[in-house]
Amino acid sequence: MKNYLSIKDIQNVPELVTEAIALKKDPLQYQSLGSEKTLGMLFFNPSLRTRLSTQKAAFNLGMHAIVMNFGSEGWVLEYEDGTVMDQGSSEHVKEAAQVISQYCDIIAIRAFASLTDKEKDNAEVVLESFKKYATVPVVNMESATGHPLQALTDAITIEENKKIKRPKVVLSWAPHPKALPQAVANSFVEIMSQNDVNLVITHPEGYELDPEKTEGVTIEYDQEKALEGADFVSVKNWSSYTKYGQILETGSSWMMTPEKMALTNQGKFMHCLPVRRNVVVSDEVLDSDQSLTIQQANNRTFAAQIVLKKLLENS
Ligand code: SN0
Repeated sequence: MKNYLSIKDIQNVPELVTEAIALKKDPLQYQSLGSEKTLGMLFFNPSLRTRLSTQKAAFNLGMHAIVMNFGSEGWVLEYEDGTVMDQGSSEHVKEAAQVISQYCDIIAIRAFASLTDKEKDNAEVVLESFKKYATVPVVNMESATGHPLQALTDAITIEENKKIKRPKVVLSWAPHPKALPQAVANSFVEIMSQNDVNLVITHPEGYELDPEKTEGVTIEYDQEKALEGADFVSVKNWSSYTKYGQILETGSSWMMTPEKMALTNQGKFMHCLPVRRNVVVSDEVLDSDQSLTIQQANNRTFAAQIVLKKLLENS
């Protein structure tokens, strides 16, 4: 592994999941691997789990982590080539990425979708620019179109909890008061497509994800039908991809409830967090034994740790 920008950077998903689960049993066994190495973490957006679990993963590997809230504390960066920089941006990513590469052995970046410029978001301008100019590996901590550390976490959590070889996994859209990115859903679909699961996506019409990412995946517009016999239900809101960044559906009819969970095969509830209680999912479901959300959050550490380990071993 040279970088971890998307699910495409994983050579073999089931193998990586198995390695992460082994790491979880003895997390401090590779302390010398990261000794005297530095992880630089750049945040253009807020974070709780990603920030703390990735730091924890670095510490478990013997690394130091330095964190910068770029969105609020950094210079506004310029990404275009040849710009006359007499407007808002103070520093070009060309310098920034090269400079940070001198301080850090791996650079991890969080830069959400703008949800206003589909073309720019799809081009992954921030992540790709850092990759272009950095001289060290780059890790995606949620970019415009993907959240591959969360997806790896979810694959680990499903592996730990599955009772049959090929479980039914449903990705179910949920309501939300804010327009959210498609990143979490995209990477979830991408990783599950490379896993031995029966994946079904359910959402209202108009919420189709990027067709390139859902090719060959079953889409069922009837949520209750989709939930029948599900072993895992991963719930997530995203804004429309076709009517880019728009909220098309309001009301609570797509919220996850105990009545809907009763249609599943004693299915487990999953959500990446943060979650809006009684909007995305009712208290009863989130507080039930069926919920895996806290275990998922724990697995963030081991997803990050296996990725950092691969990158350290390769450099
Ligand atoms: C982000 C998202 O991509 O959906 C991060 C998820 C890991 N979620 C949010 O921005 C939720 C914000 C809110 O106000 O509920």
